[in-house]
Parts: sequence; structure tokens; C-alpha cells
Amino acid sequence: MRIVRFWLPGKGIRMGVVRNKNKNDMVVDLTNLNPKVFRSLQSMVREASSRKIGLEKLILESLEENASDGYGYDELDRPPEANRPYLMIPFRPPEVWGAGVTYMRSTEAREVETKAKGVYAKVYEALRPEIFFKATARRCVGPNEPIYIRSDSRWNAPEPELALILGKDSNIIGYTIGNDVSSRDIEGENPLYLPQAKIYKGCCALGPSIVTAEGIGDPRNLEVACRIFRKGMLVFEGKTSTSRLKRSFDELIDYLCRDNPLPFGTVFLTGTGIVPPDDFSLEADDLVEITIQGIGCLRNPVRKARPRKV
Ligand code: DO4
Ligand code: MG
Repeated sequence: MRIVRFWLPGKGIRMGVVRNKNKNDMVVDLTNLNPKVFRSLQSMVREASSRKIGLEKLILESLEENASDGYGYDELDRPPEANRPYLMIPFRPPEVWGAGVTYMRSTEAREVETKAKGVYAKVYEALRPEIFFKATARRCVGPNEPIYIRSDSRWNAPEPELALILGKDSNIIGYTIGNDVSSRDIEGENPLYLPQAKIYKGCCALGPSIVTAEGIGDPRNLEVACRIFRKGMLVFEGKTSTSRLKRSFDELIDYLCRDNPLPFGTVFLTGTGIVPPDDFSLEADDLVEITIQGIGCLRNPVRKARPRKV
């Protein structure tokens, strides 16, 4: 089951669920069915856990009581404009954390870009994973909103990642797609520059939907694909599978949570297994598409940040 959040002119922010009707994906307005329960991901999880049922059951019960046609998914999947309905970031995460070097491809690419040879190869094999702070809600964007490249960086890449959404006991309540947009030259110069390579405005895209833990199938066997378009032409295409992730989610979450209380709705990016070739860099006006089986396609245009006037 795919849960979305969308903007409806005159009504505001709505929670919705994607249903397939006559081969068309339609978004049913859950907020319209029960505004109190379906106000946000948090209110939905709260209601489901107070009734000791799963999110899917909560939604299905409401749909049974109130049949409704909804809005065409493709019509909502477009850039935000106040007077037309559009998909929003599925929720505003208080914190986003990232795991790094969890796929061999990421390790290899970083060993090439870095001046600190051996650092990444060691962490790939080490007991303790790499975990870093990535973003807050205000640095995140949703579907069709621009992701940014830093004004002081020349070598940038998208990082298509399966994102875990954590509940109040750091249990996985759902999955979404994350783009851990990163500056390769800044990180490559010195690994201590990692926060600057990772954290800035528009550094993280999330969406387009949340798939519940009950609905994802096997999260360790999902196809992840990335395509980058420049002036309408495909300039990069890559694929991987979450089966190539070296560490288990339990192991990653265990390290993330050690002595580190997390707020409800923390997002944990599980690392990238797709890195474009070393001679490739994102440019302004590129379009990045990331697809994860069952979750959908997260599409974002690229903008270059302007240097701050001093
Ligand atoms: O070591 C830096 C970050 C690695 C990362 O973000 C990834 O592997 O996805
Ligand atoms: Mg990453």
C-alpha cells in the first residue's frame, strides 16, 4: 500500500492512498474520510497503535466504509503550483541520518575520489558502520521539487537509496526513496569535510510515497534504478538491488540508536549502490529519476545554489 501526501487547492494538505482502478493509479483522499486520524503519518501511526492494528488495516477499514474515486496519480505527480493539486513530501522528517559505504560500488567510488586511501575500504569491512547526520526537514524536498548542488562544488552526484522511516521505538514503520545528493570533490578532498559534502539546502529528496512495513514485500530484494536526463537526453542510467547491501537493517539501526534517542519519523538512508562514472557530474537543469520497486519514481530537477553575498 502506497501512502502519499498531497496539496489540494482550497483544502490544503491531505493524506492519501494510491489504489489501482481500471489499470489507473488513483489517489484516494484519506483526510476527507477522517480528518482527525488521517492528518499526518504520525496521527495515523498513533491511531493504528492505539487500536493494536497495522497501518494497512486502518486504511482498508476506512476505505471500505467510504468508497471514493480520488485523483489521478499522474496528474498529482507534477511541480508544485498553489492552484493545482500536487504530490508533496510524504512527511516532514525531524532528522535524516545516512549510512555510508554499505555497498561495494560506493566503497570503490570513494576509494577513487579520496586522498585518504584505505578509509572507505576499512569501514566497509569494519564491525561499526559509517553513520552520519544528513538533514532536517527544511533541507529536504519532495517529488518534483529542486535538489541543489553547492555553489562551491564542481563534482556532484545523486545517491539513490532505500530510506527507512523509524517509529517511536526506532522500529521500521515504512519505506520511501531517498536521494542523498552529495559533493564528491568536497568529500574527496578530505573525509573530515563530509558534513559540508552532505548537508546544505535541498541536499535530500524524499518520496514519492511511503510503503508500509507490511506492504513492502522483501525490502532486501528491491530493484533500485536511477536515470539522469540532460536537455531531455538520457545521460546516465544505473541499477542495483537492495540484496547487495552488506549490512542488515537491524545492525544499522542498532548502531544509529546507541545512546542516541531519535524523534518519531526519523529517516535513515541505507546507502547507495549506484554511483555515476567518475567523469560525470550533475549540472543545473538536469532531471534525476530514482525508482524503487513498489515505492514509485522520485523525480527532481537540479539547481545550482548561488554563492552567498558577503
Ligand atoms: O562516506 C561517505 C558517505 C557514503 C554514502 O553516503 C553512501 O555510501 O551512500
Ligand atoms: Mg549516501
